[in-house]
Amino acid sequence: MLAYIGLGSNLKDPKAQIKRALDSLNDNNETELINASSYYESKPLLDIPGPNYINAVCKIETKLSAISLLNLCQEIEDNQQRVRELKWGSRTIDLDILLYGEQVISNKRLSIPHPEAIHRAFVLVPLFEIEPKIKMPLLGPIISLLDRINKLDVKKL
Ligand code: ROI
Repeated sequence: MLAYIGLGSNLKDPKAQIKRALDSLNDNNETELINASSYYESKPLLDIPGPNYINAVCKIETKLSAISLLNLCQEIEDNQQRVRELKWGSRTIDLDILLYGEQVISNKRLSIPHPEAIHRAFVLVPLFEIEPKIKMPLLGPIISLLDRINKLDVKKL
């Protein structure tokens, strides 16, 4: 299965945190990293005080079910000692499953396509970089989603 994961960090050397998470996704026997976007810098969403974020999106091929992939993402977050003081607070690393094949999933632990991410420049812009022709389940072509947001919210590094 092809899947797309959004990565974000604004603490403890964010670029290194993202690199490490990408390496972990690739080191796993059940997943292979196919491609990763450039790094993008943005202010914290909603102007919540804190350091700027670095974000990226990657494409993986995986044998894992969606829920096992979520468990893997959470393991990687735990390994990198994610600190998460507040719901909207700063974090060392955050991994969100954006898309899992063309599946639509909605249960207690998982909502795919990721319901908030798909409105965020720091997700759409890097996703567009690696997959400009992708069509999101329920939502349509990425290009029409991009038209509705402010691409200036993120800066390519
Ligand atoms: N803001 C930005 N710019 N990037 C993120 O990855 C990010 N992640 C979050 C919240 C706290 C919503 N803000 C963010 O979880």
